Amino acid sequence: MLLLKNKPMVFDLDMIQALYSKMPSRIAKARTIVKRPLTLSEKILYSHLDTNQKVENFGRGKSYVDFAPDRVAMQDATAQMALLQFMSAGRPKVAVPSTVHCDHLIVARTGAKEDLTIANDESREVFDFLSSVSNKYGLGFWKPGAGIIHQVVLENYAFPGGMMIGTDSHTVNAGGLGMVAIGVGGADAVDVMAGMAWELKFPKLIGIKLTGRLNGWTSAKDVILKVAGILTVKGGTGAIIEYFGEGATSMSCTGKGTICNMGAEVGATTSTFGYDESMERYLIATGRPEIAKLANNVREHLNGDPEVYANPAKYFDQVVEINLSELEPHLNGPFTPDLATPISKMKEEAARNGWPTHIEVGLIGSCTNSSYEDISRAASLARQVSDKGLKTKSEFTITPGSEQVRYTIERDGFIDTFDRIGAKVFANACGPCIGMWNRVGAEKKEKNTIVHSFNRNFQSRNDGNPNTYAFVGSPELVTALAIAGDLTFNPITDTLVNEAGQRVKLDPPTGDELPIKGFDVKDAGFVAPAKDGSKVQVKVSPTSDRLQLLAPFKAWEGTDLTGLRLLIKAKGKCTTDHISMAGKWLKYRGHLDNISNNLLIGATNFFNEKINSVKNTMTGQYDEVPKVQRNYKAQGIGSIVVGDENYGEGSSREHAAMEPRHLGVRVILVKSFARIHETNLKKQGMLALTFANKEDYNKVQEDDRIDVIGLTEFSPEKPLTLVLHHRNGGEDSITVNHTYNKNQIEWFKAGSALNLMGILASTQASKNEAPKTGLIEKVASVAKALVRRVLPKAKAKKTAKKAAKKASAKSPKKAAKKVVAKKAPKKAAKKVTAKKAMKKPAKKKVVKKK
Ligand code: MIC
Ligand code: SF4
Repeated sequence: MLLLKNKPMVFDLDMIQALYSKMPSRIAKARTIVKRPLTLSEKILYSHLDTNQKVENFGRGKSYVDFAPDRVAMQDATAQMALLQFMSAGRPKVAVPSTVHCDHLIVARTGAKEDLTIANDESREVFDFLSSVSNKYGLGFWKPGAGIIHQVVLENYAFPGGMMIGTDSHTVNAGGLGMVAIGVGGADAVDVMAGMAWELKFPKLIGIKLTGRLNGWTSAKDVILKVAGILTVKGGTGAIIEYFGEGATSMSCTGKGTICNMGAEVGATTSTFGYDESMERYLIATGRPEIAKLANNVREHLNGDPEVYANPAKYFDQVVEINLSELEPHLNGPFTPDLATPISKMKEEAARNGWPTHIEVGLIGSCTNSSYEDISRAASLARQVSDKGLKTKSEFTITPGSEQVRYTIERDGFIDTFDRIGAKVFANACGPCIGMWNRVGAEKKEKNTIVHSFNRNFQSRNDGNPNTYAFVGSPELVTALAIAGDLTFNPITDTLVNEAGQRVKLDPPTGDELPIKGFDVKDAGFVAPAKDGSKVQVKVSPTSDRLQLLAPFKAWEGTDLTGLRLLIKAKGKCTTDHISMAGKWLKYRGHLDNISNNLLIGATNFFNEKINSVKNTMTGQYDEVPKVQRNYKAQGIGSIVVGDENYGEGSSREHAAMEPRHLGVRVILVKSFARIHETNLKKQGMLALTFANKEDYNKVQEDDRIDVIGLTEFSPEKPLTLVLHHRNGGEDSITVNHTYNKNQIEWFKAGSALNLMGILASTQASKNEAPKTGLIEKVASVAKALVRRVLPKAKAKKTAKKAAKKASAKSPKKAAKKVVAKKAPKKAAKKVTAKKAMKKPAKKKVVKKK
């Protein structure tokens, strides 16, 4: 096999070697403690425990465990907030290898070249910010046009047995190369980049056994489309899905990536596969034979124990079996990725549901499906258009996942093939997948159908039109459907009429797993950070409408919450796209106040069934959600958001948690949460609560005044009480649950996890400081900052003054300490908890090559 030319470098070799050398003993130790054979997921998790984490037989779905991930990846839309938070953490450099990828901010308009030029111009300020922060703090930077984060990670950073986190829900894509890769909010990334342990509830394990072999029209995408149909959008919540069996080893590494990628759509914490020859081939083809060699030496540790796969029901919490030989191509949608329809049933389903059957546009590519294999198989169909005298009936677009793939497919003639069917090739970026698509006519909001090979199809996601019916399928099926222009076309059985009036049948797709001539690329788009970034300046203009430095959120006032207003009772699906829309709003991802103007504008109000129309209970008038909330905020009135099942499904964007927090919402009370969103809420100091009895959702009325009782004794596993004071004088008292552990309760008390980190860092700093000149002032200012973070304003001033006074009389060190210990509400910075919350930096946190 030919090696990749012009690769930036092989990253992380030393780190991988170090991990592999420790894996056997760590796994052996874990095996003796849990006293049974181990799954692959457990091997990876137990190999990545934080140094201060005691090895135990952790309760799946129960124990909170501290991990030390190997690396962090962030994309431009989430990295802005993550890095703004990191900057306030006061660390000189990231503690683990980390990267930033510019992929979400490029609007697909006419084609790659022009679109990229426009994006570089429109988002220059943000790209400059991200590149200078990367340069300063030691992060690798991937320029706009380099590719979509997950494809770039798979090509460069993913490795079997590794553990990473990324500020994007589809970070899970790296499971295709045998990683445990997990999507998180920016605040979690800050923890890891700051050298702290990363906490996760030890996941449950779902085993999926793949038998048989993919063939004909069926592809890896159909496996996950089928799985989504089985598990539904919340069936994977809190679980790792581990795939195994002959069907797994017989498919390509990038196919595995597709399956893992869309595991986010069933809410899974992540998905993974055991190391096999397909991964070895991929590592070699992407220029990393050294890593393949290292992995070969520890192969047995990069797979589950044989006993596990021989008797999966004994070791997994749930087992699903899928026979690939019998699997049919699927189309999932519209409006939800788990509505799975086998292609043979589409005719009747479309008719039954009134789905528009003419396909306006077929779109292939994205982080989910833009491997060389995907593109070559889709191209084999595009080639048949001229071979069989056909004419493509729908528009057709391609968004390659990386410059490496794009360059190689261009060299191998696929782009020319697509050109001949009138395709548009957009930039190597997210584009239409996340609403960065300037689709002509979308503003007319006409009912229409599109098919794409992306992963999500929530309402309005792709083009902002709520009446666009988006269906998800494999790139090859999308291509065939775009040629036919018909959603009900089944290429396995149906024929098409060509330009000469003859009936022709499409041959099943064929393609190459990897390029026969090897991958190539001229400029992969990587920029390494400065060796010493201390002098690099990061500028954020105070007048910018794209970037805004963060001010700490207020600490908890130390009392129960009373008299809260209901902002909205959201009805039905409320994903992060409904809470904080993407598309045109992506441009404000670095400016909390501006992006807060999209708060919940996509959610349906239970009481009037309208979108972005809620009652301002102060005035009795209906208005847009952000406006009503700003009005409550201006009057110092807190509010509450009520939601349905799987609230916050989808993206990792912590904006969906920070916006309500910024605008003064105090509580999010729902039937159930999606994992990342629940953690994001906790991290930002919000109360994330669930109905103990889901029926109580019906008790919440539009004009209620709501109290939250029990906060002064807020503790793990102890439910809280909500009192609903109805307008008619009636009252309902309901029990609400939460999943906060001790540490997370301290985040709530301090106002946010970041506030707590700041408090602890300042405490540490003031402890280490030797008294020098000017220290009295210094301590006074530290004290002021601390109390501002943990106490309400008025109290803060008084306390800071007192501290300053005392500081002049006593030792400054003591004064600062006292303020924290004594005045923080309800022992917010209590030493014991503080120590736990801070955790010790993970031991091997040395920045390796980026
Ligand atoms: C998505 O696919 O929804 C996104 C856009 O990539 C998000 C991240 C974001 O909102 O910036 C995700 O999946 O986490
Ligand atoms: Fe980008 Fe879409 Fe992938 Fe999200 S799912 S990273 S928006 S391509």
